[in-house]
Amino acid sequence: MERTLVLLKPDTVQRSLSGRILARFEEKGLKMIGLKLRQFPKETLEQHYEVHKERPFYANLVSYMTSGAVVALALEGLDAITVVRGMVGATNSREAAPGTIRGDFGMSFSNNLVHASDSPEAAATELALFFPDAAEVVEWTPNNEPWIYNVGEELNK
Ligand code: FUP
Repeated sequence: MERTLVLLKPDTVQRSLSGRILARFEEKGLKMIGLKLRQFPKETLEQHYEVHKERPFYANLVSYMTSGAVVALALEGLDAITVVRGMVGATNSREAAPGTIRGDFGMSFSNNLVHASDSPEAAATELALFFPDAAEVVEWTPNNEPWIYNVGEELNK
């Protein structure tokens, strides 16, 4: 099983889309293992987007991400990183395919509703940044797991 970090950005919370977007991940069969609502400190978002530090949009990005409440979500599932990225869609919401979260709910490049880790390395770093305390991540087994995955092919390997 793989873990990934999702952020529901301030536009999602302001537009009252948090529940609907969270439901998409739940309905897909991804397991929620961490969930918190916070207005995160500037330092956290600067660190999170450090890779974009030299880019012209960096200051605006950090200011937007710290402008309001953000939901941090840790998800678990087989190939969770790729699956979640696919559900999120292209960075520019206007170009994101219908059926993706950005494609269905957004019209903006910057205010693009969600962040999702793009590699196992990024997922590990981002999960540690947004869920630094081990107790914030819950180990549990959904009782429908043997129906979400095939027991012989995908579970107990
Ligand atoms: P993504 O992986 O799709 O979230 O996108 P990136 O990591 O490339 O970019 C991070 C965030 O910066 C995006 F969600 C939106 C913002 N951004 C801009 O505002 N302008 C740009 O030209 C590129 C990214």
